[in-house]
Amino acid sequence: MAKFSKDKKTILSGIKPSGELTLGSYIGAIRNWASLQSDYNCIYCIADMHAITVRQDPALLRKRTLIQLAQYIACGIDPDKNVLFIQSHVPAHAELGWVLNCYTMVGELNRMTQFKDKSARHADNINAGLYDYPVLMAADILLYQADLVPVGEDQKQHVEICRDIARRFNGIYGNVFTLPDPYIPSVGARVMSLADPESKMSKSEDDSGCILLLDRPEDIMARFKRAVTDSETEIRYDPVSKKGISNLISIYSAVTGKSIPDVEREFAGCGYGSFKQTVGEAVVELLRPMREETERLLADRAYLNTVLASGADQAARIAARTLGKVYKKVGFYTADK
Ligand code: ATP
Ligand code: LTN
Repeated sequence: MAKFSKDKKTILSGIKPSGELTLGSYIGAIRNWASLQSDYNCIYCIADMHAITVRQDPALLRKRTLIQLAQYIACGIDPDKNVLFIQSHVPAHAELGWVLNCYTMVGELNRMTQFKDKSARHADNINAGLYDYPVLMAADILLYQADLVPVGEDQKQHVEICRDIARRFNGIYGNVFTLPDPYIPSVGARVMSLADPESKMSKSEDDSGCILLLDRPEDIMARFKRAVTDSETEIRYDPVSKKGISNLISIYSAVTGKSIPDVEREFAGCGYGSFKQTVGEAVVELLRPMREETERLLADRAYLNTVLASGADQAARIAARTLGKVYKKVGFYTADK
């Protein structure tokens, strides 16, 4: 069980098990989770309640949930240092979500770009959950009094609305919630699709341009070889007019830790073909140990279930403190003991 210190700040983040984790979610979010685990009290959920805002196959959702847990651990998130749990195992998320709905304005939700994108993509299922998604996410964050929320750039707007909701609630009832800050990486905050560098690499929307953490080396290499670039020959970082090459430079920089100018220097005069090959190989080597460790962990379901039980228990205890305070503040009656 993770031991939390009163002197450390708190981190909360989560990912929906709506598909398999991608290189984008690793570089944009999970990599930071692993690097922050010694300096913060860290709580990470598998956001299955968020996943059903888009229709899911139930058997597949169950399977992906467990795979995602194994992947968190395989990416270096140590269950002895971090609280790992499934969102639906802690009912306080839904309970606080309801209360926060009453402190969120429809006008605020109308501005959310993820809602606009997803409702355009899933026009046959524009459900209330999809619209209300940011409020549940605010509940996830505020229940744990998180100081920091490590996410990719696409989630920044959701952390901002969470702050607005918390600020409004605190304005009425006093200091109930900690105001969280987003923690977004300087390189790789928005990894683009290899097939369409105009759009974000995404686990549920895009096949050919997406690298999954469990992909086989030969598939990864094939996708990098086919990566869309431009008709020039120069390996130069210019995310406006050279989106494809800039995306590959960012990926290589994020994976190797080399700065973008260093990457440009290293590949000056080199052809696109051999650059793609080198970036692909770096990604294959990054992912190989994670894939092997995920497979090993998935064979030990009993262990994964123990991690989940202890994570849910610890999360529920922290969440209950905040929820109790909120219920009292808003005036819900509790019987005398
Ligand atoms: P979906 O397609 O189901 O909406 P997704 O692939 O966009 O999912 P999320 O579950 O929304 O992934 O994201 C998980 C975390 O990884 C979030 O913090 C998100 O900001 C980050 N992330 C996802 N994709 C990328 C990306 N391409 N580049 C950088 N960060 C990303
Ligand atoms: N919306 C996030 C997933 C998510 C999340 C959270 C992230 C659900 N709850 C709480 C940070 C904090 C996404 O990645 N699409």
